Amino acid sequence: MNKFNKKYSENGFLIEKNYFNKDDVNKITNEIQNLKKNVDLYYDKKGKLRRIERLYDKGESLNLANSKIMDLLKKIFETSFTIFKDKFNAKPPGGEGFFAHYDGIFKFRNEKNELKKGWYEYGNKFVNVLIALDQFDETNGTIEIAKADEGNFDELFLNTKKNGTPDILPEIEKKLKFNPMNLNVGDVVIFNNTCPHRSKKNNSNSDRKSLYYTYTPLELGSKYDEYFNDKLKSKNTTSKSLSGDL
Ligand SMILES: O=C(O)CCC(=O)C(=O)O
Repeated sequence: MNKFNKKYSENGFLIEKNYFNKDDVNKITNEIQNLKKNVDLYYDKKGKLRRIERLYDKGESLNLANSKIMDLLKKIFETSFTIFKDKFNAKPPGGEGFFAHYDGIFKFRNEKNELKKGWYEYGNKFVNVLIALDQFDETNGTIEIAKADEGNFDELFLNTKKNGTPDILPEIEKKLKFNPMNLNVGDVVIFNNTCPHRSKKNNSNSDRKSLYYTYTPLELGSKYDEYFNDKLKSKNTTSKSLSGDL
């Protein structure tokens, strides 16, 4: 087991400092600012851009970032990964945080009205990668991550609010130790989807931008198109954000 893998196995998360340099990040940010076509844009109630999805391959620097992340995952896990879902989170000043949640542990109804097990319809190992495009600290609602929970979908589902979101019950959240991540521009956090995580509102005067990608083992094939097609048809209208803004 390599040193990264050992650390990841202990906690379910690790930080890779300075994986992207400032120049890389500037190019990525510029590409994101010019994205208009073939991506999904989400605005908050005040009309501010909150999130962009389906963007990882919509620019040269974005494509390069995804390749560099896949290289990093291969180094850590000694197996190849492919992208499962992708988003850019803007978190502008005043932007809402997220309740404590897992990723992918929720149920949704598909177009045939069948109840489905969140991301576990597409696999059973999910690695999140957050790329800090701005500094992350306690003033701008940095991400806080707790050690990965053990258990399969059904076991972890019991810890959630069971309301179509992966939000964790307050009595479970109270017992967890969350680690606020202090990140510099270009730092990358790699964490298991079963790590409870949350963030507070952005109380600073500037954006707190990030790329938030999720990867699955390549051996299962790409589930990216299937996931986004199902998401479009899903009858689940609840969102994970504190405000419920979509
Ligand atoms: O950006 C954040 O503060 C957390 C994002 C998050 O947890 C999510 O999108 O699942």
